[in-house]
Amino acid sequence: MSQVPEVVRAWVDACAEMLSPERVHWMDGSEAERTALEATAVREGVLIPLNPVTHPRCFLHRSRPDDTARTEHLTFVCSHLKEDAGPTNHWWAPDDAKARLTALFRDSMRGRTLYVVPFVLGPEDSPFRKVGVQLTDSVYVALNLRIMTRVGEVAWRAFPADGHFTRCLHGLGDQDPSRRFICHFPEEDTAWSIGSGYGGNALLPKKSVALRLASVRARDEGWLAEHMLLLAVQPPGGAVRYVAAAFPSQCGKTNLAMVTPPPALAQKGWRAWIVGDDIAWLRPGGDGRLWAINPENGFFGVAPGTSSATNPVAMATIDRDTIYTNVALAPDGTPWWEGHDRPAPEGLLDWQGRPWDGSSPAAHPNARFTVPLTNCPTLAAAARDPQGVPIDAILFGARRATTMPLVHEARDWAQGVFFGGTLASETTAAATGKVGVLRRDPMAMLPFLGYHLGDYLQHWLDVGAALSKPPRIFGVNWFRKDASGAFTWPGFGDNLRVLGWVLDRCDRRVGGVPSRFGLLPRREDLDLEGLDAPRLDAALTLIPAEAEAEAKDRTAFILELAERCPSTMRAEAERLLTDAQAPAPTAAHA
Ligand code: GTP
Ligand code: SPV
Ligand code: MN
Repeated sequence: MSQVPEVVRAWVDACAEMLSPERVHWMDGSEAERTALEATAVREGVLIPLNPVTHPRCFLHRSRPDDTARTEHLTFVCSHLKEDAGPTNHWWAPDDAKARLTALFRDSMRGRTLYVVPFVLGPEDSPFRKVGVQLTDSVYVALNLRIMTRVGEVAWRAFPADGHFTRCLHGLGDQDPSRRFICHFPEEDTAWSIGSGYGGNALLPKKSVALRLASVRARDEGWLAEHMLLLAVQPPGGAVRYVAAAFPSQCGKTNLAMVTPPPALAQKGWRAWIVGDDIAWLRPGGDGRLWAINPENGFFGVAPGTSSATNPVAMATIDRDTIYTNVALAPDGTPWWEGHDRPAPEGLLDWQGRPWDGSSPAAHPNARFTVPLTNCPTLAAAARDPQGVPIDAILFGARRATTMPLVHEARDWAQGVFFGGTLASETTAAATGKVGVLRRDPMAMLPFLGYHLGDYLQHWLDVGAALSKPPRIFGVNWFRKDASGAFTWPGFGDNLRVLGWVLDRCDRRVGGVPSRFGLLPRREDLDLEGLDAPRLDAALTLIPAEAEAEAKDRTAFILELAERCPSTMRAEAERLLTDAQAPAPTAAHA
């Protein structure tokens, strides 16, 4: 690899000196290399080949039972000043973190292969692309990175003239959770992770680079790095519009990005395509609009709940070229999970490879598939556009059993930033810890922000001020339940009906019902054709006592930022608390 920049070679040499691997493999990103690494992984028992007829080029990986999700309590922002990490991050002094991790990394790759994985985030010809290199001793991680990013020679072609690249050092270590650390050094554009081989802990270009480190660069350079899907929607006879949506982990991004119009809407001509399912980089364009690219090249999606009924696009994407992690295995060599099309087959092995007895989930609740973007039948052509796509609407969504209505529209950018900045959601299996606990998750970025939350909200306000045609901002909630515990909204494909109202509002084609949380749709302004939604009124409505408690809680959360709370956010908080505007009466929806 003659094209390797000297600055990269020198860094790799220095790291190899510390890690003492038996051999160093520079990834070139070729098909031949993929096949060879897959063979290595199968030989080492890291990957199990799946049925080559039904699932060509698919594999199963079983991670260690104590390494199945992101570990937020072991994730650190190591800025020089503690204050710069802010109140929502764990902070570790950079010198102390480096000393501790150096001791763990030293000679940790003896007898092992060090994979050097050069990657590009964003289309390789995009002016907004970023180049990085991840070192890892996990062949599973190397193969996943090959799917999730643009890997190999392409990185040298896309290498910036100034020689800057993001440095990512990853090692499995002994995989003991007490020696597991995921550290970010924003001032050096560097991430070090040891002790985990799973997901966002180990695939560093994803959360560590494209979100935590990128958010800091974005602040400095006037753009946004967000935990958002990107979606193209075309109403019948209308132009293609682009929507960005921030939902916390396991709250529906992949599913909305792959949305399939319900039959009645498809018949009318509604269409939708995916641009991205997890991360968006957004920047103000010369035309005063907000433009977005997807920095990723693959999906690392949640398997449980995925079926032909809920997400037919995903099912048509993951039947080839897919690495499954922690799903169950049927005797015919096909993958299975809770919510799958098929009933659980006889002789199923659970995610740990044990005969399944039905007493606990067969697939881990955070089981995932890794698959190239290009496998997706609804991938938008614009996903390859180096300039990205112009955004008309931003949605902030969450998993809320109560309180938050199906959809509400912010009055303006400032109120939208307040709604997003005080978002709350029930926790999910995407991170270790208790599931179903309500917590504030600003912009769905709580685990992924690389700096101080107060500065971040101010940065959002500043970006808004740079836009003459800012996107409209909405809140959504697909997960509200009624007293019996049933979902009040069918979700999935029917979410496109909500997008219909969102786009109508962007064009000011419909009105709505004013409420304390902005504008709510009138029932008659939603296209409900072919829909059986007996609980829709309960989904659309704000209940005054709940709205009051929510307003108080959001206000308290934002004011905790004290002197780092932007004055605009403080004003929004006060307005929400004192707003005489009563929540919309239920009758308005009748
Ligand atoms: P991350 O990859 O962790 O960031 O998750 P995500 O935000 O992409 O969530 P995803 O689309 O994978 O959905 C997570 C879970 O929620 C899956 O089990 C889905 O089946 C389920 N889900 C997604 N959308 C809906 C919806 O509209 N209604 C309901 N009830 N469930 C949904
Ligand atoms: C998330 O948790 O938001 C994910 C999965 O997208 S992971 O890559 O593990 O962070
Ligand atoms: Mn995610």
